Amino acid sequence: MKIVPVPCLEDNYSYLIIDESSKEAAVVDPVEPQKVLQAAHEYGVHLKLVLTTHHHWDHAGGNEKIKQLVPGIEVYGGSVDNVKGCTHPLQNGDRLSLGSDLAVLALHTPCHTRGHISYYVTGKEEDVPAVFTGDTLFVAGCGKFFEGTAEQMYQSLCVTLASLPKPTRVYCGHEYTVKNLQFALTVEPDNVRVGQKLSWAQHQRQAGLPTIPSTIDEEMETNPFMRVDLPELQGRVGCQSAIDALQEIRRQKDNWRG
Ligand code: GBP
Ligand code: ZN
Repeated sequence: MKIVPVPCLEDNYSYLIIDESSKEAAVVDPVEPQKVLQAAHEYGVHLKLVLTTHHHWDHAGGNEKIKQLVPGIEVYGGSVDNVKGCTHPLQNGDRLSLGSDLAVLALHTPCHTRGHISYYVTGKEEDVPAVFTGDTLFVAGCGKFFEGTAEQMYQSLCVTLASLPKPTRVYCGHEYTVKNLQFALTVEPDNVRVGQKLSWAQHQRQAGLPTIPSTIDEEMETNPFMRVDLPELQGRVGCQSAIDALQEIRRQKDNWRG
C-alpha cells in the first residue's frame, strides 16, 4: 500500500491510495481532479474509486468533474450525506476491495456532518493500516459540530476511531495541525508531547512539508478531543464527564483566536 497526499485549495488534502501489485488506486476527496489525475499519471496508476468523506464542497466538489474525466469510476459516500455525484452509497461496516491486496472498511463517524464516513484501509501483512478521517479527526483537533451532538462526536472519535489499532496512520482532510496544537496547549499546558509536536509541526510547515500522517496512538497522547476520558483533562475544563468536556473544549476552540 502506498499513500500519496495531494494538497488542494488553501489547506485541504486529497489522497491517492495505491495498490502497488495491480497499479489500481482510490482517491479520497478529489476536490481538484486535475491535480489528482496528474499525481495518478506520475505514479502510473489507474483510478478506480472515489472515497468521499462528506458532502461539503471542499471535499465532494470535484466528484462530478472526475466522473467526466475518468469514465466508469465509482463514487462512494455516506448514504445519509447527499454526496454530489455519489454512485455507491455506503453504510457503516461496508467493505470494498481495491486491486489485489487492499481492503477498505467504511466507518460511519457522524457529527461534523450527519453521514460522514472515515475509511480504514488495510493491505498486505507488512503494511501498516491507514485511516482517512476527513473533517471528523484532524491532527490534534476535530471538526466543528455542524450536524451533530457532542455525544455523536464522542462516539466517532473516542469509540470508533480510538478502537483502531494504535499504529494506524491517520490522514485527515485539512492541514490545521499548528493551530490545533497551539490550542491544545491552552487545554493542557503541561503536556510535553504537545509542545514537542508543535515545534516539529512548525518546522515541517516552514519547510513546506505536510504534518500528516499522525497515528491513532499519537492522537490519544496529544489530541485534547480524544483525551476527554481522562479525569485530569475533565478537571482542567471544569467538567465531570467526557461528553461535557468534549462539548466544552469544542466551544472553547470555536471562540479561540490563536
Ligand atoms: C482555520 O482555523 O483555518 N479557517 C479557519 C477555520 C472544516 S472546513 C475553518 C473551519 O471552520 N474549518 C472547518 C472545521 O471543522 N474546523 C475545525 C476547527 O476549526 O477546529 N467547510 O469548508 C468546513 O467544514 C465547510 C464547507 C463548512 C461547507 C460548511 C459547509 Br455548508
Ligand atoms: Zn467539512
